[in-house]
Amino acid sequence: MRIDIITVLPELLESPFSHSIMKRAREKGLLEVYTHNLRDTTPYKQAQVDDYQFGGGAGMVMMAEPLAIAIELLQKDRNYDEIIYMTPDGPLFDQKTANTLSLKENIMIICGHYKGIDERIRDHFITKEISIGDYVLSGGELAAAVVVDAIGRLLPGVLSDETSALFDSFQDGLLAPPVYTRPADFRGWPVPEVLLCGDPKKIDAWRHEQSLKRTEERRPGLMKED
Ligand code: 6GU
Repeated sequence: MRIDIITVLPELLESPFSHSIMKRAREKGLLEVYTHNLRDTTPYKQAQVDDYQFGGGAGMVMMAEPLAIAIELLQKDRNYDEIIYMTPDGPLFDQKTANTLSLKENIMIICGHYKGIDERIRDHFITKEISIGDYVLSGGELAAAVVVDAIGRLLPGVLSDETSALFDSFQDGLLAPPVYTRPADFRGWPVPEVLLCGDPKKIDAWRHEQSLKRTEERRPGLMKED
């Protein structure tokens, strides 16, 4: 899978994909991530990409022309399954969206800044909008990093134990059960006995029960949300 990200801050997107699982995904050739600095292709002098909004009001708006040029430049080389705009007023990102996007071949992501982007780009180029939560970030880059990470780890072959993503929290509409590692007794706090019994059926049943309990206690709406 290939992901192209258009941004005014490519530096912000270097580290998130250069470590751990994302690093391995890229090294294995399963995930390609490219950032494109909007200022490199803007036709305006002094690398301008934003301007005052029509009608007045505080805050700059990212201009249509630089974005259209950057998008069309990328479209010359390949077809994109989705052109995503990261915006706090978009639909909320969830595991289901991550699953769907992980099946795509080419994705483009546009990171907004300031007051956002000229609405005509949303109307005529953007195919999907995503917010990562009900709070405002200073730009779309960190949100894009979240989305790329969530998608990247789902690609077949990325996780060493291929089944492990299937048992993540949310993947079956439930939160994950508690986990423990050595020592079996830490400061007099023992690991639940069932985990040491060696009976996989009993352990699975306990984990499922814990998942249900956790979901009911912490996220009662999760099982009904779709
Ligand atoms: Cl996608 N962008 C910005 N700027 N803020 C956000 C967001 C996105 N999602 C939540 N807050």
